[in-house]
Amino acid sequence: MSDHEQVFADLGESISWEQLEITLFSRTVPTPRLTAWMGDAAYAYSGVVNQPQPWPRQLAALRDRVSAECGVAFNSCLANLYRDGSDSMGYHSDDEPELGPLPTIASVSLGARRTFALRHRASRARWTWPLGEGDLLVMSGESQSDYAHAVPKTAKPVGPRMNLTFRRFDS
Ligand SMILES: O=C(O)CCC(=O)C(=O)O
Ligand SMILES: [Mn+2]
Repeated sequence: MSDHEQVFADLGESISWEQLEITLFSRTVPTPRLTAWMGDAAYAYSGVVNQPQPWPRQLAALRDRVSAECGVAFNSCLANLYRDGSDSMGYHSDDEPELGPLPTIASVSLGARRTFALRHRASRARWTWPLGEGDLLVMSGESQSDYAHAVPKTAKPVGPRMNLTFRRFDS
């Protein structure tokens, strides 16, 4: 097993995955992926409230490694598990006020590669990357204020993918 496969297996077991419900336009549906939130306080977005969970040992170790790499003391992590191609995340920006105006967010992708799409809000120009297998993507500067990002559904047969976005919340 390669390093990233081992980390995928470890975190798949040690993170307490949940499927939350999201309410949009007065319709309540399960989020199309499993999630977990590690941080100091609850994290709410799109009508979903994520209660914080303790850091599994392997995830705290990865957080410290990514913090050293980026020079940012990350203190929270949103974990997503896309079980297959019908799991997805719609276009959004990580622009909660607690993240500050130009946040640096580090995103580690494990497991199967899935298309990560970045779209410029004003011009609608779009870029894609097939992220998985241990990739690190760092979003900083205007990445959230001027762009939105998504992981679209795919009809192609695809294995599970895990994504860990490390964030710094100032309280
Ligand atoms: O799965 C990904 O690559 C993106 C995850 C994401 O955008 C988020 O957790 O806010
Ligand atoms: Mn995001």
